[in-house]
Amino acid sequence: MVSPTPPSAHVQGNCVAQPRLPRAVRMVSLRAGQSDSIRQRPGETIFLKGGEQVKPFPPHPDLQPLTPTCNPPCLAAAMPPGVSPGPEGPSAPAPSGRAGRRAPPPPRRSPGLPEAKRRGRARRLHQEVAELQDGLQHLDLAAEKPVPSGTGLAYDKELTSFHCLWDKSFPECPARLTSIWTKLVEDGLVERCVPVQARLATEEEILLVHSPQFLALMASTADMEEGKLRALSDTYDSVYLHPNSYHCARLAAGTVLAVVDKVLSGELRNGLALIRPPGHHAQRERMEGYCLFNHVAIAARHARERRGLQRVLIVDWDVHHGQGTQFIFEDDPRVSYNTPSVLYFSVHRYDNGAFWPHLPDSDSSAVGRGQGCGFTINLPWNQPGMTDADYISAFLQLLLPVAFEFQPQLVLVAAGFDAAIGDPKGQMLVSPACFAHLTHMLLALAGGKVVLALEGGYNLHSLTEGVSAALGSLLGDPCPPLAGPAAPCPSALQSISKALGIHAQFWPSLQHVEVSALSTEDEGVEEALGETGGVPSPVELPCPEALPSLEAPPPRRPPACTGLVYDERMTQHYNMWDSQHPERPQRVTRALSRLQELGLERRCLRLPPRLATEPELLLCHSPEYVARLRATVGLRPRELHRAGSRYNSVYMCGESFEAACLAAGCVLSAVDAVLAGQVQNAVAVVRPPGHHAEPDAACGFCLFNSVALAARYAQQVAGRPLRVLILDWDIHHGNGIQHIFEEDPRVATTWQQQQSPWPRASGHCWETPHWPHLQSWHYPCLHTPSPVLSMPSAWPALCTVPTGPAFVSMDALYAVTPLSWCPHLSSVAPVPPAGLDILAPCQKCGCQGENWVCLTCYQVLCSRYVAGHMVAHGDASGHPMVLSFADLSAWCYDCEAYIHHPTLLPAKILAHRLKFGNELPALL
Ligand code: X5A
Ligand code: ZN
Repeated sequence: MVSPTPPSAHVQGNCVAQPRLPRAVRMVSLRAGQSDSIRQRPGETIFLKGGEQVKPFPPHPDLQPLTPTCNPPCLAAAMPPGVSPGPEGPSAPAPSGRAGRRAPPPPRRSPGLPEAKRRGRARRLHQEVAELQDGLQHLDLAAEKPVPSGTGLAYDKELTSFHCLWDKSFPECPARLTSIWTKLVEDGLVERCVPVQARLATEEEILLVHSPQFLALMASTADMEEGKLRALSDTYDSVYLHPNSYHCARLAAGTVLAVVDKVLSGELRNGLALIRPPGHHAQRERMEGYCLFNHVAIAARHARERRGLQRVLIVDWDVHHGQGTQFIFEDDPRVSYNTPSVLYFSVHRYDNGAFWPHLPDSDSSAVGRGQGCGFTINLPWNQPGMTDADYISAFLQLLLPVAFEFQPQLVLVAAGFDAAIGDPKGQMLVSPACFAHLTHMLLALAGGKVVLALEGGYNLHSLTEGVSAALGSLLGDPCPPLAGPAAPCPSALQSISKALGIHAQFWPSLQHVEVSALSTEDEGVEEALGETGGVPSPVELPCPEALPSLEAPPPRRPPACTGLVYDERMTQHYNMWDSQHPERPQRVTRALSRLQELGLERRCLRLPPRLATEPELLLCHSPEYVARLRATVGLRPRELHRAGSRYNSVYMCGESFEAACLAAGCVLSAVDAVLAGQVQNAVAVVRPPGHHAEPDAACGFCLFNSVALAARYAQQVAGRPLRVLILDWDIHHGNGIQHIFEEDPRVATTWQQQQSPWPRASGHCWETPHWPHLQSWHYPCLHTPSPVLSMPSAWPALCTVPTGPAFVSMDALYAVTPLSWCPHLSSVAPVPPAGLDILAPCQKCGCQGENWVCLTCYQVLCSRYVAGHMVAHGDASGHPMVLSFADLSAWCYDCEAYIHHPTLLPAKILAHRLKFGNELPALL
């Protein structure tokens, strides 16, 4: 019965293709250290968002490179802290090429190379400058102002001064507002907000959306008798009029504008307008569904036309479809840019048209018209009983990917609470806590500029609880835990799939989802729908006996909400043989001084650093291993060198053991403070890193596995079963963490999406049989066969959408460097020689390890951190491109960049086959 999401008539009509955002949009999101796609070069100034010039970090006596002899200055010195300048992750400790060497002219270069190199550099620079200048013209300068603080709360008792004169039990009643206010006072939220004075909307403001005739008609109701009011009301659908209705509707609209203006000016971070009558059913010339004026639509137009915003997102989670808002914007004639600038998203009860307002326009096939195509997104529910899981799924799968792509500058929420459990109209099962989560998810958008305007909500209990939860999120409180099923019900899945199928054509961020997943299992869906009547059965979590009810800790107030732990002594761990080793002491000193410069450090509560104790280390490591590391204290350099080289990519000095104990101890200190409720969350600025460390072996610059220790320690301290999630967003696979926990169902779930070729043999693609939430979706293809990965569309997916068994290849993640400009691809041998042995020892010194192969002559040589033979080879031969056997990345010496291009595929395919025994996943 479920059709494979046919495009609606609308869609087939005169719709343009995907919405195209101005280039500047992408520029705006770039920040120093976050993007590899803009690489700062020595002496070069890079402009980022807001026109701020990002200079190399200011000289700081203890922050100079250990060997300040590079000429030109080390790329490393110009990079933000923590950003390694080249292929120098643990995966690629090899031929970091020119950076960091004194760059003597190579003795025998092929004659064309210097010239090609010069031209390549010039072309690159030219291109980047052009792009940057282009971007600068549209930069949103407001975004660079200091982050605004304060949550606005607007309310006026005056708004309770109207009611239905002829129906005492009419659901839209004054008690809605008074009970919300009482609840917010009780919960201590009012005193934490900044009061915003309610005001009347001017006539001019009302006319941004409504016609003069309609405004005049509404104004005339202020002097009408009850009989006339009733007669007039009856000519509309579901409205009543009171002599104060007009006044209050204007007050409600003006109050939303007051909050919006304070948020847009930066006076407040976000806000909530407690208003009635509601607004989202009101149309240009019509009142409807308890609504007179469409406050949110007026505010969106106001933001665009009088405050100069280009993109406003309206999220309507009222259980009714905001058809008024849709009609106002679906074919917005006031489009002044290439694209419509108001995106309307509504999730609502539809019941295949049986639910009010009974319009086919409320279905997901309505996508907007003309210029507005794709900018109306409807998600209709066809059954009552939708739960938190359904709403959260709707946000994660549909709204957020589009919203991240749209990049709104303001989010307006038509915040009805009639989908809350117990509401007589909605018949849904959304918990009050869920509104905190929905609000929280939106705070990631528009720099946090989120304004909620009250719409429906007719069960006074769930209404007040819901408003309180949402306001808590605006104030920065942690979201209360959710109970109930984790997976969306079949009917919700069906609705979401259909909407995804329709909107994937407009929004590239939706295109990775295989929406036919459900339609191929129509019978299953029908069965499930029949069996459960749409109310989903509870889902089994992986370890049922270990599910304590987690009471939310009392919310912390700033400034003591975030802990920070750091100890200078961690810098005493260093590589005495290579001062340019990427895992160097400045990583933490610079991180800390940057936190100070930004004023973030003083907003944190400093937590006491400490050493991890022996019993603590034994939570994850073997006694033999701990003893072996302890024994390195006081060793002579030669012995230290030997001690380090028994592991993969590890160095040690006399202070390494202590530094590693400190790194782990600092993380434990952070855990202590969080579990004790002293802080809400915490940051540990520590080194050496930990996630590669195995129970009985150091690995990849890591000695003790600080995060794994912290997880076990948290369990121990809590004294009860505690569910711990470890998120590892390091570019490399956290082999150590995985090995420590993979057979321990009680402890932790490592949640790692990528199959990483480094360290060798540690990656496997995880199936996820335990997570019902993921079973509903197929993600056939996160990696693109095209050499250029479009990060802007991939990011939201990676950030917010659980991606299940799919994995992202390292190729895709590295392919963020501009690719077209490498002038040396022609030097790559088109076909690797048969019989190439990628695991071969270095042809110069015979050492084994993560060696590299020259892509021109296919010599296998060792890395910079072993004997540097590949570097020497590059200098001597002029062969510019090498392939890492560790992670199959290709590095160009002259571009100082990872290069990916179809030309390199034959070599990568062969290397992958030899290394993993299967095909390069991006090609499958
Ligand atoms: C704002 C709102 C509901 C109208 C229901 C009409 N309106 N039957 O919730
Ligand atoms: Zn409603």
